Amino acid sequence: MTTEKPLKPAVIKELRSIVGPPHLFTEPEELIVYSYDATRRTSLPWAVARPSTAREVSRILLLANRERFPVIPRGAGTGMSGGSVPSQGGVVLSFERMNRILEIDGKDLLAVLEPGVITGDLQKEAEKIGLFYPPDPASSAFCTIGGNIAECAGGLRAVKYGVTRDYVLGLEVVLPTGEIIRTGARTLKSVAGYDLTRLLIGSEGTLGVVTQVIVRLLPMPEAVRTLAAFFRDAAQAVAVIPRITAARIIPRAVEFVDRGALRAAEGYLRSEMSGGAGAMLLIETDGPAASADRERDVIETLCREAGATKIIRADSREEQEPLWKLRRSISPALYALKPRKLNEDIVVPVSRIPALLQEVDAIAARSGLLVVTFGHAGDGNVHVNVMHDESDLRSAEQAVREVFEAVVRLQGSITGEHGVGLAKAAYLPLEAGPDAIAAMKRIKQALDPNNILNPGKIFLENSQQ
Ligand code: 2HG
Ligand code: ZN
Repeated sequence: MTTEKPLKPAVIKELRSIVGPPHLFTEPEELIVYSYDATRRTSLPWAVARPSTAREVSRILLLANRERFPVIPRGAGTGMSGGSVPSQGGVVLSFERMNRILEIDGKDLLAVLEPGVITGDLQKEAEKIGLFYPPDPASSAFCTIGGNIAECAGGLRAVKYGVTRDYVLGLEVVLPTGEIIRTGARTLKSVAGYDLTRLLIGSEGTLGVVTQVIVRLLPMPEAVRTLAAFFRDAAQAVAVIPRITAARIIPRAVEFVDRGALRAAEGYLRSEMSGGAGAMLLIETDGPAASADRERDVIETLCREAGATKIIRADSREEQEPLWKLRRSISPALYALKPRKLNEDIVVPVSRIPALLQEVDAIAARSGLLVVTFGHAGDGNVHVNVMHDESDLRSAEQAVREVFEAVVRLQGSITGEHGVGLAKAAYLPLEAGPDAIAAMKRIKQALDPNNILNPGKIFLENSQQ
């Protein structure tokens, strides 16, 4: 849909009456706040509505179909692929008022949430009764559950515990045509009909608007043990990862940080802990204390054998926190190196990470650009950040295309946790065949015949793709 007309006054009036006057924004200084995400792409919406119920969302979507304007669901705007950017204008649906934890059920080990709940708040509330919500995006202090569902967020603990889709039992969803449906169940099992829950998770706000979520919780592991190991270079660090697998250990986190990312984060936090090392592994084990200790000890030995120059062990929250702060700050810290970055979230089979890093090094050398790598190496998901100035954009884009081509050759995926959004729409055909893309588009067409919901995302519009 390519309507460029701003909304008619009568439509604004109707929107205002649906959400209530204080919750409809139309002034430029209000709209700008909802115009961008963490990719720093910007496009102003025509209006922002802050609904408080599924019924209000449904009425807005019915109106959007009648008047043919785009609707863009938005959590906290921390997305990394432009998913919540209103690239064709339209009405942003912001979930900051639907931010209640409705229930934490310690008997059935689940929580019922509104989509605007901050992921870190859910983690903290669950912990108060000894429960654990494992998905942990690096932005957990700011991002929302609704956004995590839209992108199927992964994060720091996916290596052992999986990603958002592994914890969502059921959803309440408003379909693009306004019907309010429930998917899944309040149970661990349900095979009643198609798995609409999984279809919706990772659909990047294009197939439905999530208005309620049932997530599964686990018992809090008894102990968590952390190890930071510093190495001369990246190759030495990543060589440890297959040895951990060979020792039949699955840590809950295996994060890799290269020299550039380490320096940027240390500079940003004004704290030096790497001793000038060329790479870091940040590894965490959990479970009963004796087993978490034993696994950490085995991993420490493997790191020393591989040539680690320095090891930091952290057993308490107070000791662990600065290490995770360093890791979580990398993404924003990189802007100190260059004004712009193309940050990717490619994923390859874990055993192929050394091959991937070699390919990335060669691409970086050919491009002449600074390329920084870090991320969730334990599950094969590496963030490749091509740092550049505005004048280098073309070389940066060429480098990204070459990285994606290498990933596909290595039988990986061009996006492990950030989604396709606007940023990767042109590259989707590298990975998904034409028939698969056509099937995806038929699903979109069936659920959203007027292309109301988050148009322009995932697929290149007006193309033969
Ligand atoms: C992380 O793991 C995020 O820190 C952001 O997914 C990654 O900025 C990035 O490349
Ligand atoms: Zn990440």
